[in-house]
Amino acid sequence: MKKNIINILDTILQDRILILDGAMGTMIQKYRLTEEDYRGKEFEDYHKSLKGNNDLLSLTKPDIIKEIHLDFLNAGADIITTNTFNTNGISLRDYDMSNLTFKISKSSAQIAKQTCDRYIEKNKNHTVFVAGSIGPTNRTLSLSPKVSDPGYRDVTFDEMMEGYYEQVKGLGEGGVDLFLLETIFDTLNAKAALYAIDKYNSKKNIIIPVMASVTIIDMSGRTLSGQTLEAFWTSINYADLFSVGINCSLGPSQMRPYIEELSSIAPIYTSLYPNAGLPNEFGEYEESPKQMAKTLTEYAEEGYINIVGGCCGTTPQHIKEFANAVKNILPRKIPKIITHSQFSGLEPLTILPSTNFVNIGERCNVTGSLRFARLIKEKDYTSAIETARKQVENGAQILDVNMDEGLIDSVKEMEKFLKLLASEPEIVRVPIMLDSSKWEVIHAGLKCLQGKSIVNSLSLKEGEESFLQHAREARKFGAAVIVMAFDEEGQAETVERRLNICRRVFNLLTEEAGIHPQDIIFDPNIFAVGTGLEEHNELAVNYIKAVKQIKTEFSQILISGGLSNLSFAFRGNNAIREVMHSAFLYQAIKAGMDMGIVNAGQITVYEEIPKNLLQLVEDVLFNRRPDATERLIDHAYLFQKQKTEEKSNDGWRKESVKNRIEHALIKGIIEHIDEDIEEARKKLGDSLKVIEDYLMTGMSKVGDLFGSGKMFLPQVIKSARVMKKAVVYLNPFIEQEKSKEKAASNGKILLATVKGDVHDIGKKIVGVVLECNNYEIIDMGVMTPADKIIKKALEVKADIIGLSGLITPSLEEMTHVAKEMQRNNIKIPLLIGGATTSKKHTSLKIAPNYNGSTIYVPDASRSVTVVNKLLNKMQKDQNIVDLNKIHKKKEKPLNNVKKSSLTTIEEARKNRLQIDFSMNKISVPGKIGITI
Ligand code: THG
Repeated sequence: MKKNIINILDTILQDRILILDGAMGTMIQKYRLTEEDYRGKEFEDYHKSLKGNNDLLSLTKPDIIKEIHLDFLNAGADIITTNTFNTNGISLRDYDMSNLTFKISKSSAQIAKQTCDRYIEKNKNHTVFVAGSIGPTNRTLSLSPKVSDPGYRDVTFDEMMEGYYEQVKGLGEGGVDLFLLETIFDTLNAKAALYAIDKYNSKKNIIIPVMASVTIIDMSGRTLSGQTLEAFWTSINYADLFSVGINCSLGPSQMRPYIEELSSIAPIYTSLYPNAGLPNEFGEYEESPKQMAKTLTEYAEEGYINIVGGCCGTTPQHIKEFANAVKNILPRKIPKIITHSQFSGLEPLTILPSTNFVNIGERCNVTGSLRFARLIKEKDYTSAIETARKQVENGAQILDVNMDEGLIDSVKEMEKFLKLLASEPEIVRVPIMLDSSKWEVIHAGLKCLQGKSIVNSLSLKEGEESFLQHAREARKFGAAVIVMAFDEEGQAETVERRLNICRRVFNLLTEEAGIHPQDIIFDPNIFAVGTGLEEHNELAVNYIKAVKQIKTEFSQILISGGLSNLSFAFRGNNAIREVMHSAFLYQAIKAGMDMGIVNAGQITVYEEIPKNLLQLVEDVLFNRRPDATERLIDHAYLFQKQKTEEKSNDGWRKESVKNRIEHALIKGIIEHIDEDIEEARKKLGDSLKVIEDYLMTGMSKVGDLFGSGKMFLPQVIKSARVMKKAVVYLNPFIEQEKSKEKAASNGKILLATVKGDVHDIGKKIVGVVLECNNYEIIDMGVMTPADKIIKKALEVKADIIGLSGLITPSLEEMTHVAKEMQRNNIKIPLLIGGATTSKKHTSLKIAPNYNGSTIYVPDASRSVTVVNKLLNKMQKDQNIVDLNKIHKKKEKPLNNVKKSSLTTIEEARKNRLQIDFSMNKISVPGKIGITI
């Protein structure tokens, strides 16, 4: 029935921006109510002070609430919000009034509804709506209120969900048109509310649309619970929201970058209702209606918003101004967004077609690691957390957590560990994978995670019913699911059975459980090979074949696997295990494997496997000869011995210094780097040359191996560490050599790794190289938002801005920075560099957005020439023209931006479609005119 509301709203939203009301709290303050006013007759003798319990006024002073609602309607609001911001079972505990949640919610909804009815009697042409306000409560599920006890929470997910349910039910029974889940500061709280709403809707078999609105804490651009805006969106995207937006905490002008971002990533309506500026020293909001309306008009014109209103400090005058200001501005067009698989911790992880293999850290697993099991049993959580941290530092992009062990209370330990992890921002920036064969453990885990996590795993082992039940429950938390290729008959070993199970699972999940294809991860079973049992010989080959076929048949799903299972037969011989893993991955990734549970940082670089060993291993993996296992076993012992000897007598240490440095970079060996660099420095007599000639060539080999899928992120991180150490060692020498020349600064260069990207080793090198050439470097570090870059550039009067990034999404962010530079009227040159950047992308996607020079710099050694050319005072202008010419002329447009030669208008008209209306009888439509 409520489906109607969505249609009506959709129709209005096609034409104009909808207006939400302003603040309830600050309006109530103006009435200067006394304790007696709050109590009314009903609570005359209440045992607690009630002054400040604004929501209670819906029972004790309903006329005031009606008056405020009516003021906002008369000012032009299309949607008014109920006086129920704190009416939930949790917040009302402060007044011992949790039992009144339903009553207050229902009355408040009725009051708002009645006011609308009264208003409509006089304003027949204005359709108005009531949104049930659902605040964030006064507790947080993701953070501990006790500094000394990070694992502590003063409320559980279930309590919060139940507390919200009473509110949702009251609002629903009172007749609200929408729910407004507002001022979200902890995404897990919001999930509890969304769960309650889902429960209510399902019970009533209706759909009451939900507007969600997040609040950004200060200028960090994050929620109170630490999520970035995109991570927040990724986490609640599952809930089929009507709109998403931002409110509270900031004034309109501070909200620009956030609403702009949200508007570009969310393919649903967006809303914005800021405070009336930042509060002054008396806690008052003083941005005037006109001032605010001006900023909001700007955002409306930019096409960021569909719904607009005010938060703290905004009055009916504000709303009137807003309504007037935006009435003729076209609403934002909802962008079409290609859906990719996305997960999140505090930060988002998007899997694009171009994304390399994704590493899931396997070490926090009590069955997969004796050490971790011991730590949990001994309750040494500090070390257990360190295990998690180490993996993320080593390049794990998702963290698998498994507490399945007979002697461990798995549910309790899962909850404990996840709650402890929640206060480690460096760890939980990555998404969590809940690994258990017991549903109650996974379910308990889901109630602890604010991000979009992954359920590992579901299967058809126990039939369709429980499978579907678990899948539906996972969806209520917005989690993705791994499904193992098991069914009622057991594990699938042939390609055919693997494929059949995937087909069955795909249909069930998408058709019956409402799970989107991009949230499905198939695990077609990685089993141990080389076990000596003949029936195991084909298992690895079959996995790879199955991966290939599954990928051909289903386009949006992902494929994963537990890599270390593969080599169980070689337990104790890590050298062989690592080679097996690397050789297998190389083929599996080519076949389409997207992610894997691995010991991040312990996978041999494929290219570095000795050829004879590779052959022995591949013979086993791909079942190429009957005696393959025997041959590998024969060799395994020898290889392990060789490997230990190699480690102790360091054969590679006898090579030339250049080769040693390169070897250290590729293998990520940090031990000898200082001595090698010192030797190189003495040999070349110039520290900068060590960087340019030795380190840079080594790093570019690493880059090539990464690009061709022969090296993975964890290995690249190791290389970067070696590089970093080398540069740190060289720095003081470079400083010395530089100060000898003592020239004045040639110019100021601002460097930044763009937002969303944490890689900075290349950029650091550029900084060092330029500094050596007497440029002053202002390095803004990593994850730098566009507005900060621009502010800084203006502040220090930078001569050049250099942007860096390693991952694909950074390309888009660079384009964004260019646009913002243009908007802010900046004219200085913009340099683009980093692994995924290219001349083509710079010319075609970045440069057109910026009138100043935009120049691609392929590597650090080139940066000096480019910068010299740009800043050489004498020839500067000519040089800029030259550089720009290179960019504008040499690049052919990308294939998809076809340039067509246009026909003249006369020719086109001659060629027009000729229609002969006499050929067919044209029927008259049943009704002519506009139908709404
Ligand atoms: N698919 C999915 N999930 C999974 C697996 C899978 N989760 C568990 C497992 N398989 C993946 N995780 C591991 C973790 C460790 C090891 C293997 C797989 C492992 N451990 C060593 C051993 O047992 O010899 C280390 C022992 C130690 O350090 O004590 O091999 O397939 N979806």
